[in-house]
Amino acid sequence: MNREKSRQIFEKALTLIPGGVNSPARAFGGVGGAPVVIDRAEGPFLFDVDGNRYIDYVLSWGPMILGHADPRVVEALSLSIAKGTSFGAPTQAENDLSELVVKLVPSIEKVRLVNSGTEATMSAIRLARGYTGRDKIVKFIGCYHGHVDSLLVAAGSAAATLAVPNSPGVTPGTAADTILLEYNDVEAVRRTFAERGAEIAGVIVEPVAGNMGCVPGKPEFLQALRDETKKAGALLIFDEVMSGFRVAKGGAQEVYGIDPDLTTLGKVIGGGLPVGAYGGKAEFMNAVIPCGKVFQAGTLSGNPLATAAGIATLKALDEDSEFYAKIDRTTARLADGLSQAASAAGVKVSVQRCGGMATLFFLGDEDDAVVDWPSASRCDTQKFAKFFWKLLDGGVYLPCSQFEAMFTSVAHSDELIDRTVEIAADAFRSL
Ligand code: KE4
Repeated sequence: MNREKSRQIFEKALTLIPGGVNSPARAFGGVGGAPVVIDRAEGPFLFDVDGNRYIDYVLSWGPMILGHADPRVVEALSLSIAKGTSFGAPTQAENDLSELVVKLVPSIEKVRLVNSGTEATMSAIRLARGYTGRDKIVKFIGCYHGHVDSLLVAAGSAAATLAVPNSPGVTPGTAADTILLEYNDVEAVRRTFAERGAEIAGVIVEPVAGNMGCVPGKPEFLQALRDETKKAGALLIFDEVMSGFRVAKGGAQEVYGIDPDLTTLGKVIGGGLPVGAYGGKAEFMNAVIPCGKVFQAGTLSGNPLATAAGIATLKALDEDSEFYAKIDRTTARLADGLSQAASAAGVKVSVQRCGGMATLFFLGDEDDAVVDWPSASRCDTQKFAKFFWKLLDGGVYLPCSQFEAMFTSVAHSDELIDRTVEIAADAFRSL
């Protein structure tokens, strides 16, 4: 594929922006080479500046579950922008989006809108600490919750891809209040709460991890978190920035039937515009200023444009009774196709998925599945990188890291899934 214009634009970007990107996940650090510069997108497709078309399984790292430039979202934005872009005052649209979140997410009674998933998780852990008066937060190795200082410890996603799970600039004092455990390790959870439960303000977890690749939480693991936090008077925070509205309409908490105390949201909730949110039972959310004393603020929080895109997106998925059946069928077709193609080529993989998110893991020799960071870290990232470039040159745009999830949309037809599997079959045979 000719990517000359991409190369020139990215070369210039390197002189202006650290690493040429405004988020390290886009830097192709895990696969080598230069990122593709995108010109536009429509439905399931990306088009780069050289005119190449790609079937998109990144979907802006999750938000574009309707597909790109969905007419309902475009219309909502054009109506909203004509009325001005930001007022810094209450609007009806904030009620409308908040009402949709309360309706769709089982455990949420009240919600605060922010501008990113990072702001949502940062605020949720501050609320847990402010509400309980305790300091410690439990997080799991390989999970990523945005670039919050106290959570950039053994972090996944780009932090893992670029080998900086513990970021410079996070002080030992900050990291000291973060307790790290292995994901899916029930015994470690029970032992930690037995020994230190009274110190723990909260637990933050990706109920379906996406940032070491897609690793669904074991039901007994998530239930243990719910039981132990309740016993200890700590808050259970489900970070559903990625899994929210993606693995089911009500997120992972609907799939597992577990009620967290707080939920963080992002990505799909904004339909591609900057929206994050944290919410939960009113008894906890009323501790947030100006009801309570736990401070949090934001100039553009609940912004009219962003809420317009979020409302259009959530209404579309809520009003289509077949929406999640379609997403599930599409993602299962992709996962099964990839598994069969790899097996036919004698390549050892594990394709793991939940709802509309999935990861193809090039397993380490000793593993049959990826269940935690140790097994994720044994995957063959070199083989992943070769596979990634074979697919990109075949017109399929995968996440540029073994430690990320792929995403589908209702715009991905069976024909496109089957085409993807054909291209993958060729790639497996060439590895
Ligand atoms: P943002 O601040 O990037 O909106 O959200 C942070 C975040 C929080 N929690 C979870 C579970 C997340 O997956 C994320 C962000 N996910 C990454 C992709 N793995 C975003 C891509 C990027 O960093 O550019």
